[in-house]
Amino acid sequence: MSRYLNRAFFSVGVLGIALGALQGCKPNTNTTAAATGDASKSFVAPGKYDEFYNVVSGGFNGQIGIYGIPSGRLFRIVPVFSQSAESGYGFSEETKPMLNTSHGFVPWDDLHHIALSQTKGEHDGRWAFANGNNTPRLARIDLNTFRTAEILEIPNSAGNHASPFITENSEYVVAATRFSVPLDDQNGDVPINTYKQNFKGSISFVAVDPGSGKMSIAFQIRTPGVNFDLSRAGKGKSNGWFFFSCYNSEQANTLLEVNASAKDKDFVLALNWKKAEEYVKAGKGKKQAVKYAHNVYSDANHSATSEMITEVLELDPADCPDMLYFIPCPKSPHGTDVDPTGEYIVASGKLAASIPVFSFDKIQKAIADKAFDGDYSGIPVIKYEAALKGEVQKPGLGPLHTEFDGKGNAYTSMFVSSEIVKWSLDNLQVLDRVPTYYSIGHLSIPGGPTAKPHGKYMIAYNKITKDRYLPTGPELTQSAQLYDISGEKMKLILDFPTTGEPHYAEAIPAALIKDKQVKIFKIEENAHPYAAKGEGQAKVERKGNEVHVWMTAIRSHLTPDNIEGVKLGDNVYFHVTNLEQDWDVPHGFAIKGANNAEILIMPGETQTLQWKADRVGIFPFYCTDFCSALHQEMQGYLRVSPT
Ligand code: CUK
Ligand code: CUA
Repeated sequence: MSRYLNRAFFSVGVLGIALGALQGCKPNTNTTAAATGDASKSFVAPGKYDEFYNVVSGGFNGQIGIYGIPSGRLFRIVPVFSQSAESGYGFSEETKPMLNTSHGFVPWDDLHHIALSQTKGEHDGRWAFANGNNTPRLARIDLNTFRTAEILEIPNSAGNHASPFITENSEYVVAATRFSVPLDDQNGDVPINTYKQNFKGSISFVAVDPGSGKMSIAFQIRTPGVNFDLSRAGKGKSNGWFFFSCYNSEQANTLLEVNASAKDKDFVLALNWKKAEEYVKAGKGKKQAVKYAHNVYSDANHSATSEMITEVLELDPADCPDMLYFIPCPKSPHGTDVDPTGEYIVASGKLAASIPVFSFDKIQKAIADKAFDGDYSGIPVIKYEAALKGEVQKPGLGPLHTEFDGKGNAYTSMFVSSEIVKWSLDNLQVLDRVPTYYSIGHLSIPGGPTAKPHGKYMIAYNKITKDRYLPTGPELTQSAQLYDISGEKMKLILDFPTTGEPHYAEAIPAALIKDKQVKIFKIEENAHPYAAKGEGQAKVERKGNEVHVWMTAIRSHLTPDNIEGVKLGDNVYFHVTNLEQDWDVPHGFAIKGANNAEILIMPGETQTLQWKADRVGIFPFYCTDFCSALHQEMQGYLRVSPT
């Protein structure tokens, strides 16, 4: 969601929604009136560890930030969909294939959501999944190395926003398209105003291999041309189902800020994925020709490979009864969240004055009783009241996302009124509210989307920063806030800046991850074809106009350090192997006039920097990472001679 959404709300206000009073984004309460708590609760003493790792989406920077909670300290930026000049990700020859797509090399994306792998509804600390919105992709990050291990492109999609949401045993992550597109031919040259005839939605079920974590598209479901926004898997009693929020049930293709809000209600789509699996087994799927990239990084080869896949199995709801149901949901639903028991589905209509809470049991009963209100594009529409447990009345303005503390309470972010509202899942009464600074998007409670939330803290990810930090010109830092939710009242205890525009984040207990970290790569297991496993294996080899340098790095020497015989116009490949076998001794490599970036090589690893000899002369190269007292001496020269 963009920080300009306020504007959209105001123009909708013209349509009669009374938001005109909200000319600013600041909550009515001023800072001093905010329920500020004991700031020392966020204090982590020097040398001490945080309680949680926080895996935070980087939004339009295409990366993930790893922070500590409760301190808010930033530990690492993990490049996912964007190149990183700091580590060479997407610049090194080994990692470039990670960013391959059917559109070619796409070194940027817009990353909104995180899904941590689960076993029996609880975090298991194995992988983090993330979506690429723009050129639809899904990534898997290995939490033992905090590196992007895999990227899978999603065909028949545009704006992979309702993604990645995960089932309670990590069988699937889903990827549902935000933009409907002409599915029969992705490049379909059809008039845009034939939207209603030609444009469709699609939901991909991406299977996760339980051992390796590898992703593959098991099947896709074609849907009517609504816009899928967000989703959650059922859990416990509702395991086997997914719930998606959809807007634009009007199927407008222009002026969506008006036309997609014309109806009083949009939908939540309830999808029975166990049923879908049965249809796939029964051979109901049809193979469709498509083209999408699947990129996998190997820790043994220290390299990625990219493969193009050419078909996908598609289920058409017309052939698959009892698989999909629409549930009406007030005005432009955004988040749809499932409580820890799996019974309650909370959907937030951005333009609605209440929050509907649906009951899984009632939905099942409504289906059994056929309590339908006709259909939408052939899919039964369950009667609103038949699915509804009740509505949270007057929660605030602009409800977006809901998280749970596992103690029967729900917390909903209110974008327009810039606050978090705590309410009871039992009686739907509002219990407490706190301002956020300003205009919160997502919120997150450690373990909040699982069957066993850890409670204790809540983090707000705000869309607008304004005056919260020392100003830095027109562009300000992004802003998160930490709340103590251990008591009855929510209390603000820390502001911390973040990179990119954070959307969703998930925090996980440090104990599930910290002792499993890979500290070095064993040099004897290095299967990179250009690995030099000792200084004796270092060499320079010419292949046509390519020069391959098998280089080693160890404190405090690069071998070879004098390279001659390179001719003008040659393409030089520096394959640098870090011979160290100690934790936290990376070496870097850069050369003058680099047309890529630097590379940063972890102990036991080989990485390759390509460099073009574009002029005659002497070119210094050096280690970029201060690695020893003699780090500055870790340098050398390359000579380029005329052809
Ligand atoms: S969306 Cu960002 S505030 Cu893309 Cu998850 Cu709701
Ligand atoms: Cu190696 Cu500095």
